[in-house]
Amino acid sequence: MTMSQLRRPDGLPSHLPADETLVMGVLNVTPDSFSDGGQHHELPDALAHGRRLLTEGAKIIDVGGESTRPGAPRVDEAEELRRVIPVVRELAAEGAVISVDTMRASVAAESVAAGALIVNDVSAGRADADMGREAARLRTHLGTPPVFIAMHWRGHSDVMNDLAVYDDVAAEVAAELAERLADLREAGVEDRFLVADPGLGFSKTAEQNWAVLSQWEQIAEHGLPILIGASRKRFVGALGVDRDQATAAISAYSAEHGAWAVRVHAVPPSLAAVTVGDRLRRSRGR
Ligand code: PMM
Repeated sequence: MTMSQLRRPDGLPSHLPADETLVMGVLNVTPDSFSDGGQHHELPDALAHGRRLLTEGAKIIDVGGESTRPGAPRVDEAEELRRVIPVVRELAAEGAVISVDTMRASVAAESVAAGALIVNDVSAGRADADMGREAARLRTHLGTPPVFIAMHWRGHSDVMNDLAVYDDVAAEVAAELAERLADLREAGVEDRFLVADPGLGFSKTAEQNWAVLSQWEQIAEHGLPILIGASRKRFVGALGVDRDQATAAISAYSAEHGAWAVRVHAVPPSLAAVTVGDRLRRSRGR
């Protein structure tokens, strides 16, 4: 692989651009999401918002039915399915590349059956012992296993802020993520379907998030495609400037460093940002 090629997973349609950092649009179907005020709770609103993200240039829509906001309670499985599956089914039928943001193997399986191509598990298989095996066993409508996004995570939302204790945060995040990736491989998930994510904002203080982000060589240590999710997080808001513009600046940085995708709420500023980052990266030959 030459350095100017992005690492990207198998299992996605060939029409997705190969040498661009993709913008993944966030579609939270939750009444309690801190990021969108919960206005996309109802199906028609959720579909309209998903279509708008696509029109704006999102290449993937990440559909989630459970808030991971610090302190958020868990939703039960039936409610998560009720929120997520109709949205996945409809947007996938319209041709969208759908990712399902879930920690439950059952929700992952139902979502793949409804047309999702990507399973985005913020717990990287830790929250549900069946997740790894299920991800390896599932087949999408393209005939392959789904892409599996494995994020660095230390615990559920009710305790995650208490777990933000590190000696060397970037090195520990990389090492813990490497353990999760090893578990997933052991469960049968192949490397070519794996994406890794350092989990900004999950059991990390603002200072720790910046430390992780600044040490890209640690983020990229595993050699897998990388997803960065900084959008509208507290450490971004704490900068005191517009959260979506600040998110876009992180998107430019991520693209310049060769991230496979950025997960964002506001697509247009991050689309412009990754376009610049990609251009710089290609020019530099990274
Ligand atoms: N962040 C949130 C939810 N899901 N998934 C991945 N892979 N990476 C993230 O950083 C991530 C995620 C929380 O953000 P939201 O509540 O604004 O959607």
